[in-house]
Amino acid sequence: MNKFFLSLTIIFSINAVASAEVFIISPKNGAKVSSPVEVIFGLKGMGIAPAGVNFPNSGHHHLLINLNELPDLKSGIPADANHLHFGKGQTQALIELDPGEHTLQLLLGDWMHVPHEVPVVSEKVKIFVLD
Ligand SMILES: [Cu+2]
Repeated sequence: MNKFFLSLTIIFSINAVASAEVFIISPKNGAKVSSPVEVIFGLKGMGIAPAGVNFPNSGHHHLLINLNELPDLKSGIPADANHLHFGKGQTQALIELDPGEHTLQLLLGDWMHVPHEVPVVSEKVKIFVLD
């Protein structure tokens, strides 16, 4: 009986990770917005935990701004103007952006800011910031 429940738990955990999905709820792709831009983060199949807290199947959001390529997915995500960390577990942010075209993308990182073994990364959203 115990073995049966253990198997169920393991299968459930693996499924939760395999189906994890991160996405930008707002702004929508192609949106014309004004700065500061309110960005709302979405996450399915995993939990949010602050940086430094090692909790299974969880992580915190990183907003990638105007990147042509993803950072190295095997090491810590850089922290600079193009890689913003939300280590308190925030699920939205107000971002100052210059007028013009910008891209936004989310990448989940674990408690040590490293992407997960199966990286949880969103589609890229292209927005136009008005004068
Ligand atoms: Cu981080």
